[in-house]
Amino acid sequence: SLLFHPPATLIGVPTDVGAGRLGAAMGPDALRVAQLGPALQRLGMDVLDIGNLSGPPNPRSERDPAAEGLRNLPECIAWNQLAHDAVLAQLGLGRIPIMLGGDHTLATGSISAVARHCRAVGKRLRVLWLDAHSDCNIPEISPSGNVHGIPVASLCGLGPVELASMSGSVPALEAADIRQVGQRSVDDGEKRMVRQLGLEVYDMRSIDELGMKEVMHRVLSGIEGEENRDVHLHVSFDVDFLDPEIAPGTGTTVRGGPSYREAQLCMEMIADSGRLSSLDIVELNPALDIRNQTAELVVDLVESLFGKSTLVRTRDRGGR
Ligand code: B3U
Ligand code: MN
Ligand code: MN
Repeated sequence: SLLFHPPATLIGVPTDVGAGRLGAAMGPDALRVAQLGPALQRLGMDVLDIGNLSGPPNPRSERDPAAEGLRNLPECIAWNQLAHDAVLAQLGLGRIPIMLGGDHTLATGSISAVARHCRAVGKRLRVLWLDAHSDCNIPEISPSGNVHGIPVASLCGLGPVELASMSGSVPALEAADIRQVGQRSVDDGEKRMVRQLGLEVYDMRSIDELGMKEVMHRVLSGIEGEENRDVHLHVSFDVDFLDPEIAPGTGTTVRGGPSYREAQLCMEMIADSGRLSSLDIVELNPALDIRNQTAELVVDLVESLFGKSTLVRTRDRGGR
């Protein structure tokens, strides 16, 4: 590989607590069955799998009554705290934490740890949110009461204080540190939140109009290469970002997502930035998958994210 990567650690966080459907808790094992660790090792990376964290029990039915508008909130807080502590520990060891979810509520914990780490070591944070959704609901407006619909708002300081304050400071980060890519299902109230916060969103229409290349060029502007060594790039990869035709194994599919080629280009351009420092892989639901094809696709894409397809240096490629 033409890219150098620090060692990485796989952290399984098997939760269903933030989702409306059961099954995402099996995500970490499906990624192991699809050989995520060995695939990254083949790229020359030092990869350690520390297994799954253990936390409060997952719900046994999909119809838990909503408490205070948000379902399973105490369990979600506990799991996020566990994810936060595990991610922070790996960052402290100089390793790239790769969190295997679990549902997307966990990004509050992982990104709070990343924000805390960046504050401590004086790095600039950039978060890429790859998702069909904006995950920017707050309890008062969430139509579902599912906590996986609120992590972006939590990170921006809104919603339950236990989640909003997890990084040790509120807000954990500035909305300006986030770039969202791939959105095509945003609730009405949530749209107002996105606008109020001033999130920079490259929805599917932007991808249609500009193309994935230009979108990723804009998303990565100002953070690429050696001159931006002080940037910590975190990618929060919700599997429902991908078109359901290629990725059926997730709980809230929305048609019209990025194709295989678009997703590959997205990952490759992130790899080329040289700044990827932490990663969430969330919302993979093996109970809804077909012969683990979505897990295998995710492994394929994550290999590209870590530089598998880097044959030619960007500056020799022409174009851009
Ligand atoms: N915005 C909806 C739907 C949703 C968000 N994230 C997922 N689904 N996975 C909600 O429930 O808040
Ligand atoms: Mn999400
Ligand atoms: Mn989503």
